Amino acid sequence: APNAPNAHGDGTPPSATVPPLPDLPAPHLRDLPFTGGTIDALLREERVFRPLPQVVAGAVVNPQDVTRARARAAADPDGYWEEAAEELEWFRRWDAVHDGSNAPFHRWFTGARCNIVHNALDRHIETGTKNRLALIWEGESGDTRSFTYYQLYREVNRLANALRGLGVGKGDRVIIYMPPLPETVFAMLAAAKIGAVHSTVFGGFSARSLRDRMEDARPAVIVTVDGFYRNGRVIPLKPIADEAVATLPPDLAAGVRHMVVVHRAHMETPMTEGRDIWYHDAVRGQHHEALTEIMDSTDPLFLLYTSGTTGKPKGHVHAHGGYMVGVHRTMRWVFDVKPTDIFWCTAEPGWITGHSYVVYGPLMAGTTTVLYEGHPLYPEPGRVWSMVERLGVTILYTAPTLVRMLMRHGAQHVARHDLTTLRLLATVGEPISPEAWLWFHRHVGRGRCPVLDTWWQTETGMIMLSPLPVSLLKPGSVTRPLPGIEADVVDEHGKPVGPGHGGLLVLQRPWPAMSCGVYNDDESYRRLYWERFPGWYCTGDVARRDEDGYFWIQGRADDVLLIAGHRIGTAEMEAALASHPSVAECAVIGVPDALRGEVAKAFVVLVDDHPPLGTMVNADDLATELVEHVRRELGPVAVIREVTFREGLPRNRSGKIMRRVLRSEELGRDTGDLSTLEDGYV
Ligand code: 6R9
Repeated sequence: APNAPNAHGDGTPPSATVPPLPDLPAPHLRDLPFTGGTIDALLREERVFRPLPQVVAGAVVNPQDVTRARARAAADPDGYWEEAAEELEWFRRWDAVHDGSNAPFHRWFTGARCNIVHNALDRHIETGTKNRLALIWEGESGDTRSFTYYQLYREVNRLANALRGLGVGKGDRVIIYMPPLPETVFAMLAAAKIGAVHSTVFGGFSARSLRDRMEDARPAVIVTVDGFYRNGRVIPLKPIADEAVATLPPDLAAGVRHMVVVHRAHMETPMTEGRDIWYHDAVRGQHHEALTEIMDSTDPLFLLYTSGTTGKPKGHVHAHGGYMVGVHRTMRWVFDVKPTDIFWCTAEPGWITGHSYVVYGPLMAGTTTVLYEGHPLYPEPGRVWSMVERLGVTILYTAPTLVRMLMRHGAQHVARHDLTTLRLLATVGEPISPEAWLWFHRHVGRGRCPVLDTWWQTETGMIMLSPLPVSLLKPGSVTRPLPGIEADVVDEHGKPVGPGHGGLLVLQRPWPAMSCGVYNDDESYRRLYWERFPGWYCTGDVARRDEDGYFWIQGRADDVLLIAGHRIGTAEMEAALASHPSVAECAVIGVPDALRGEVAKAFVVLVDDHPPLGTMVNADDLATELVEHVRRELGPVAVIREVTFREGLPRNRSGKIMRRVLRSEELGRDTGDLSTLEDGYV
């Protein structure tokens, strides 16, 4: 069989084109006890990777720093964050680090004056960072544009002046409805610079999704583009923005005073007289210096609507001061940023990951951030590796979805490229199965690069649970909360479930980059996150800890399966399925069962070199084999009733599998708003 597990046990086909790899640290074998906790813990992942000596030796943040920081943060959390804040520049110092008097609406660095753009741009102009590369952008068709800090500063200032000229001021909302372009970054920074509140709406959203967000945010200005390139096609965007505005109630539509349109795809674009203006006309003649608005630390910086896997989108508000401190600290610590780095976070700027780790984090850290316009597999599956090689990327931060997608096409695409510049790999967004982790570590990191699984949310603003490059790693574990973060796994009564059991993941202490609340909806914020366990933030995820205190995310609490009285997280079932060599991607949902209450149904996408679905003669045999495989991996509780093979899975635009859609389809229910689905899903 082409995919028989090889000597490395990671299920990837041995290939003549893959050069020999350095020895990997020996796995440390140990039995995890089988336990039946609140949520069953079924997955037994025993491999451990110790940090390599050269990684530890080169680390800016070394193991002693981490130990000291943990102790310091536990003894004096405010003091810990105060030190983090002192690494940034402020116009006025804070009176208090943290004010919880109006909890759960926590306020950070009250009394302080600042602007995140001062730290991301202005201050660098006074130092050697001025002439360093800030942004490298690559279009899907291969065109590139690069900006030094000084050039970026000038672009942002010209747009800031243009926006001021269009009447945008402090507190006004600016909707940014854009693909990943340099102008997307300029727009975010220019809005923030003048004290406006930006709200990015992903360029793949429908007129309906955009309209809903506009109805809530009530923007004064929209920044958009004529069209953009994706997967070899030109996708018009301005007409969708027009349609969204046209369907707003008249008073809100009139509130949209201007639409600033970037000229990207050379498309014939209808412009509404008096309202619409080309970006290049708006910035023409604008001065390259602009005053940075002095903001209160607690003034809103942006509104970001959650990816909306369920229900009505909620606009989370993040404020200048706390967000800036949390993102700066995590950027520098998790990614151990050095002056020589080229940092590529593959998320779109429009998602929280893009806000924190494409735009604000890298720029505050003074590093070079990479932005790519198009589809990661265009024009061929080696695109990502070719970019890493050509740009000399040192840190690659991506999503498990993308890792699996690339894995599906095979390691030969990776092997064709020289990836020796890479020194750190990281993922976010979904649980990464041990299989995918090991593939990433072996084929992309060549066993040299730590793979950091980082857990966080739009609501948390910054990375919360994650290893550092010097940490001991276990494939599939997010390891531990970062210094200053307190997390636990509890049962429905808030009682810690202890090692080996699964339960609800809670955060027990506020942190600087936390959401300030849901825009226009205090009640939802309180109810959704803080009501269940007063004083604690309830993440909505389920997890377990092992006896080393390492956390393993088991999936969303809403997706937990209840089979014959056992509660099982989707992540473990999916990880077990994904460890079968024929499986590229998969999703598991619960379906009703008369005998057991619920059983699992699995949706499976096969690896590329598998026979096409229609011609497969032994589909039933393979399904049976997969069911058996999961049972062997996880034990008799993990009953899969049915396996369905398909060409793709429903994902939202940030790459998360939408199990809600699969469940609704299965039960013949209305699937709800599908406009947030990634293309190609039928
Ligand atoms: C940053 C981001 C948040 C949800 C979160 C969880 C899932 C994120 C994860 C992870 C397992 C990780 N998630 N990181 N699950 N392991 N390392 O993705 O924000 O779009 O708001 O999603 O994503 O379920 O609750 P957001």
